[in-house]
Amino acid sequence: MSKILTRRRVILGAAAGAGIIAYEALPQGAFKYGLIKAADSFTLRAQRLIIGKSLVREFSPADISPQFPTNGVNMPEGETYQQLLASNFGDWALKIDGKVRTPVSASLAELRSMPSRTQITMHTCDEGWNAIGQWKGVPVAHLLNMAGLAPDARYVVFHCLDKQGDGVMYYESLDLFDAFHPQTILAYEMNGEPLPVGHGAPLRLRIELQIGYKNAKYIDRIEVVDSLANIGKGRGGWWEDSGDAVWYAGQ
Ligand SMILES: Nc1nc2c(c(=O)[nH]1)N[C@H]1C(S)=C(S)[C@@H](COP(=O)(O)O)O[C@H]1N2
Ligand SMILES: [Mo]
Repeated sequence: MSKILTRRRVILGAAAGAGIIAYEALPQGAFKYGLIKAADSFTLRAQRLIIGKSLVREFSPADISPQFPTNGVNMPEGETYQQLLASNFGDWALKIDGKVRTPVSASLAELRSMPSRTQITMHTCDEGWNAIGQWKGVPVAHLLNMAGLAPDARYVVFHCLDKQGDGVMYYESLDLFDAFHPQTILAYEMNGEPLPVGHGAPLRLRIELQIGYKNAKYIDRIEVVDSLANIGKGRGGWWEDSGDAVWYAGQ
């Protein structure tokens, strides 16, 4: 083996040291679209080159926080949500559409019968608190593979059932790299119980690679798009549109 360490080898070495795992479900082209084209900052590129594919830390049941605050909306306004709640979400279905081969509609019972992942992780809100919780849900990768991505799919938008103070519905988005990460799940259970209303029932995103506001609650629809320009004000999320929140909030 050559003694000359190329830059590439140094990076790969560091990556191996950081415990890189393979994304089993990552489709062809995801790296091209998700990693290179969507990379909009040095931090994003550097982080992904070095630790991008590793898992975030998971904790043990003893570490679960006795109190996990709710933040932002903790009871969506309006009759639509009240009706869903009254039927215990029996009438609700997650929709997946946009740049997919086959649009999907899945009830809560159907989501519960799909492959699941359970993880105990730390949630960090940029308003200055964190808490450890256990989440069980369907990997977003599984759902995207069910629908099948169109060749021009680049971002995954999560549309929510709650209005914010400005009357705009909450939404968030991820690129394919983060959407296909094994710890990116749509959770229907928290700490072994059905997901409480305050924490986003019936379904909420856990994107463990990123901080609080990316973890959208009250998800109703997943829209796969080729560009975020025409969603909301075009910055990829309600917080991003409303203030100075960054789209890539990796931690
Ligand atoms: N739909 C929706 N998702 C949301 C919010 C919200 O107001 N509405 N708040 C965000 C913020 S800032 C944080 S820190 C987390 C809080 O999740 P929790 O209420 O389960 O603690 O949800 C995020 N996802
Ligand atoms: Mo937050």
